[in-house]
Amino acid sequence: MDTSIDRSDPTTTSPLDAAQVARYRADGYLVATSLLGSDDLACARDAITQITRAAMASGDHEAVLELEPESADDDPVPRRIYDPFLQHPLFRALATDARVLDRVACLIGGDLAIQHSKLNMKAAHVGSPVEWHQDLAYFPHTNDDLVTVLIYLDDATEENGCLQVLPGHHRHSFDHTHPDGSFAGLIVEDLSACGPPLALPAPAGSAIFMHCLTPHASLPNRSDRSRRTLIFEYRAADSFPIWYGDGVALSEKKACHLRGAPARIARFGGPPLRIPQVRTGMKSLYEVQEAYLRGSAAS
Ligand SMILES: O=C(O)CCC(=O)C(=O)O
Repeated sequence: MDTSIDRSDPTTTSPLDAAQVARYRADGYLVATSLLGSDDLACARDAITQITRAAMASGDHEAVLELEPESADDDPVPRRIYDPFLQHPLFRALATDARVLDRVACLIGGDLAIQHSKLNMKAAHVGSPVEWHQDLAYFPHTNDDLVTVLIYLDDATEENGCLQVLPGHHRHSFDHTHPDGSFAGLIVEDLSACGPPLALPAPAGSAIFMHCLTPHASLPNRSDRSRRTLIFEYRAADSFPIWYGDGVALSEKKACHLRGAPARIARFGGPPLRIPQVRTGMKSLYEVQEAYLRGSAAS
C-alpha cells in the first residue's frame, strides 16, 4: 500500500520534550499514560467485537485471527487479531492519529511508515504468555529506527500480564537461534545479568513507545480480567527490510507509508543482526515460541 496519510497538526507543539526523548534513548521505552480516552476505547472494543464475530461466523477465522490453545467453557478464545490496521477503519484511524504519530515522529523522525499491526487479546484465565524477545529479530531492517507502540485497551496489571521490559538493553541484538539453527522466536541467552525485569502496569488507553531492540515479555493471564493490547510497528521511511525469504515479501504487503517523504535510499545503522531462519508454516510469534519450548522440553 502506498497511501500517504498525514493527520499531523502543524499548530501543535512537540508532544515529547527533550527529557522524554532522552529517556527513551537511554531506557528503550517510554510510557504515555491515558493517551486514548474512554470514547476511543469504547470504539476499539466495538471494532474487536465486530471483527471476532464476523471471523467466527465466516467458518474461516484463521485468515483473521488466531485462537488460544485453551478454550474457556468449551468456547474458542481469540488470542490475536492479525493486521487490525488493514481490517478495520477504526484501527487505521488510531494508527494515524496525531496523538500516536506525532510522538513516534519525535523518536524516529517525520518520514515514517507502519510496518505491521496486531492485536493481542490476552483473555482472562487463558491468555498466553509472550516469551522474552526483541522485535527486530523477527524482521531485520537496515537500521534500528523502528518503534513498537503498544496501546493497552484494558487496565494492565501484573496479575493480567502487563508488558515487562529490560530497560537499557536495546543496543545489541540477543541470540534467538534454536540449537538446530532455526529461528526460536525467543532469546536463548541467559538474561540474569541484565537486571530484574520491569513490569509496566498502566490504565487502559496508555501507550508504551518501545525501541525495536528492547527485550520484552509478558506473563500468562490467570486473572479474571482480559488485557487487550493494540500494537503498531512503525519505521523510519529509510529503514528498509532485509530480505531473508518469501515471508518478507508477504509482510511488506502490510506496510504503508504514513507521513512525510518516502525514501529512495536505505540508511544503515544499529547493531549487527542475525538473519532468522524461519521454519515454514509458522504464522505467529506464539507458534514459533511454543514450537521452541516444546522442542526444548522434549530434549
Ligand atoms: O502482548 C504482549 O504482551 C507482548 C506483545 C509482543 O511482544 C508481540 O506480540 O510481539
